[in-house]
Amino acid sequence: MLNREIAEIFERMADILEIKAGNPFRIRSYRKAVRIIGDMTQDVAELAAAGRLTDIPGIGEGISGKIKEYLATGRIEKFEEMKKGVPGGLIALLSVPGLGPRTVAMLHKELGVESAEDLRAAIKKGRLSGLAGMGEKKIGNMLRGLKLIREFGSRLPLGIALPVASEIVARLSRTAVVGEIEPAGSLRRRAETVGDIDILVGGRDGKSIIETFAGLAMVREVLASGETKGSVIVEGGLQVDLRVVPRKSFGAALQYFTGSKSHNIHLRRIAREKGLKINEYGLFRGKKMLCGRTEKEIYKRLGMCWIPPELREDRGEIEAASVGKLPRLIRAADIKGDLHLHSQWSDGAASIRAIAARAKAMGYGYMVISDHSRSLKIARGLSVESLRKQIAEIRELNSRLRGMRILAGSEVDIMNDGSLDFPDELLAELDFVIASIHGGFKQSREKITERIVMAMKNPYVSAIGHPTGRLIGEREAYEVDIDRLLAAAAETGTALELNAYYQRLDAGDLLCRRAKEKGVRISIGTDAHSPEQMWMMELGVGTARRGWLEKKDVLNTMSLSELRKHLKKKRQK
Ligand code: DGT
Ligand code: CA
Ligand code: CA
Ligand code: ZN
Repeated sequence: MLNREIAEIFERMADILEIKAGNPFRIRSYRKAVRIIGDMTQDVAELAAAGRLTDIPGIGEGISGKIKEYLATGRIEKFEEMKKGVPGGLIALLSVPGLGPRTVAMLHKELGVESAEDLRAAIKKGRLSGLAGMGEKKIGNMLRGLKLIREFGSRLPLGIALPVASEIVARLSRTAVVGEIEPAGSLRRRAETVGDIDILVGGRDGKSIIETFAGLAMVREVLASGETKGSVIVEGGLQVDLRVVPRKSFGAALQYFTGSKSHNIHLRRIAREKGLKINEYGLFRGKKMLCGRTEKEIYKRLGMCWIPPELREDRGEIEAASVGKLPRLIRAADIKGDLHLHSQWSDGAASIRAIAARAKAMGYGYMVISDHSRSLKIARGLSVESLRKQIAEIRELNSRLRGMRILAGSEVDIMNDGSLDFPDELLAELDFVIASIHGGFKQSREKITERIVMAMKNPYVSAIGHPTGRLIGEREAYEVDIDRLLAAAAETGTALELNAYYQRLDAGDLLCRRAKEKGVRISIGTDAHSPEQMWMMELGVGTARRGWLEKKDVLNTMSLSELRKHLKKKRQK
């Protein structure tokens, strides 16, 4: 869907107008379009094709014309024009978290700041302190924002890149003469962000395969197009590299281009110790090619079993594979249910019935509806009464559904003092309770840790939601004592959530691995706000695999009766 891309452009247009102190009416109309398109669950392209764009309240002729222009040409002339009127660095500054258009305009006017570099230098020299509204706190936030963009740069979340890669692979396998085709690089390793997408093809006619690739409808710009390598920018600004190799080298190339770099360096050292040489064409003794057709034979010749891509970070996987001690990683097919879902009772888009239909189609046996609790007003948190009504509706639905069990749950807020947003009597009526922090992020490390530990001690709390609170590329984790968290989770029998929503992936891979070592169970939930987002379970499973998790480490690989038994144990402790 292009919704996100189009919404982002309107957001930029509003920002630029605001920097230039443009017409407030137009600024508002762009911002409104951003909100509407951002909340939409239908595809704008489909609506446009059906001529129904202006049926949407808040989308007038002007906005609808620009959307159609974008769909037809891949650009909006007005936006290109507007960009010419402001320095490029200023527009880039707008993507620094914690920096709005007004501040950017003010910094530009007062200090001549035109880029992130300028801003960093100005802060260092203390030039901001004299300005109106520039308290120490605000400056601190800016510095953190600058640090975030430096770390992530133009990297994109895996959840944005993965569907793009799958679509390219699907299209190329249909249209070109490809032998085998596989995404490589950080995407294949399921890293939480990717710098670019690397796709590998085994085949003979490189030139025509690459021409087909460069001609795909989603391609915006062709950077290079040759006999063995093509490189393009697709919709949304993502770079995609495609390489074509002879089929006899496909495994070697796949191994090489999957990386990670540190994994490959370690592997090369092992090859050298055995008097062998490894590169993207194969494994060699002198000039003699020993193998290269598959990854498996390469790893085998180097004295180890095949290593799943998610583990290839040189974090001990080579040592483990050499002694046959790799974990048997969890697989997508092991997942029996989604443990975190929002319905239209709070801020979700769909009915419980529609969500259940999707869950069934995904092959699940159960699912947890976990809408927000009463204090989270912006997410339309449920009152005590409406949660009771929802529980009744779920029981009623269950009596009619075949092959799907809906578990009544809640994503209950952990309040600033560590208490929970619902009383215990109500929590006791639920099957599954996720306790989450949604506010008070700035509290001290001790305080936040204490709040979470208190929530874990509640017998009805099944899991701690998105345990570090980070948002990829947007917000850092809050300060929390991970060791204490894990110890308390182990002691109380509380799971840590691996929130699979693409911007969260929290707990991340490293925390999952530490949890496993401490005997703490992980519960994977998508936090989907519409059935279309439930596919993100795949991102959660990828992250779990990067965290060395096995089936037994994850709560929702259990059957319904095992899960119930497990949850009961904590309640009876
Ligand atoms: P990214 O794109 O920044 O998210 O990360 P990767 O891992 O996809 O890196 P990328 O796209 O620069 O290169 C793809 C793979 O190619 C990388 O994972 C390993 C391999 N590779 C690239 N450069 C080198 C190198 O200098 N040495 C070795 N051994 N492998 C390399
Ligand atoms: Ca890459
Ligand atoms: Ca690359
Ligand atoms: Zn939440």
